[in-house]
Amino acid sequence: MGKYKYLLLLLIAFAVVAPLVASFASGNSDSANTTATTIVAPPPAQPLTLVPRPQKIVDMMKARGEQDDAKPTLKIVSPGKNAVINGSNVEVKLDLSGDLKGYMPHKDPATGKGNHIHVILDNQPYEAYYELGQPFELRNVAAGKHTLRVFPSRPWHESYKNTGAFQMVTFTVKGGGDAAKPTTTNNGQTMASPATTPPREGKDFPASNAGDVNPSKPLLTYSRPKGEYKGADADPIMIDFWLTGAKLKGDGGEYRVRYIVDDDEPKFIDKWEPIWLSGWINGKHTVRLELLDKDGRPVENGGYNTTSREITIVK
Ligand SMILES: [Cu+2]
Repeated sequence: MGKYKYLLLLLIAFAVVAPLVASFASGNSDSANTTATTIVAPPPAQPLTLVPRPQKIVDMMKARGEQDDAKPTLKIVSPGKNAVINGSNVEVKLDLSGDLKGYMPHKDPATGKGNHIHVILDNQPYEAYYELGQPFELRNVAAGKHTLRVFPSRPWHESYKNTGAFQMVTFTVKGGGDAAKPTTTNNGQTMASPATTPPREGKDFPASNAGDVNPSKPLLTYSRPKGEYKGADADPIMIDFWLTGAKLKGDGGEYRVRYIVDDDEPKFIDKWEPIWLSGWINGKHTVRLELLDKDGRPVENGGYNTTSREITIVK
């Protein structure tokens, strides 16, 4: 084959192949765009799967001895039932008793973890209370009627579910919630400036008021998940709640708990125990828990039986 003929053949070959290559390349870049769009725009499918209790928690339970068989009971010493409190600071004092088997709330300074009490003002996310020897301060509480719910919890935030563990009171705050006003104790003493760092455990609370809750009616108290989940703690994530005045189907009752993550299909919990879900992707998610009656209808109780929380996953 002559040199020129060979070159000509090469040229022809190029003429045929080049557009194909171009179209292939552009097709590729189209599909690359599509992929990018799926990642950025609406959250991609997040197939969550139910997984067993994580091994690291099973190991922690073993190391705790009998603690997880404890039946801790709480008494709300303060605020008293239907107490009227002057000022926006509310001192919570609890009495812990019952069959404790070594269970005692305390934050380990080294790990920042430990047994603690979940303290819930109205239907806000719970706050952790570790050292019961000192009162827990609900700060900046808005004027009006409020509910307080408490129950003992483990270092991994799973609640104790025995009779007497959960307590609830209703109280009223007068003149509270305005940071410009001096905060006073319940005997009317003006307290130190709220700007100083208080030595007690406590939390500034955003404004909220009690729902019209009837404590003798079925009540679902949302506990977990809440807040931010990082690294190894971000998968799996536990759903946990407290249930009063209602038995779930799988426990011989007729109620169900429905949970909805983001816009996923509703799922059901038919036994009162924590569940662990795996497969979370980074970003913000909403978790909604609802108590349903035997006909699948939400059970109304002051708006507390349907609760949504936003959580953030950072893996
Ligand atoms: Cu907790």
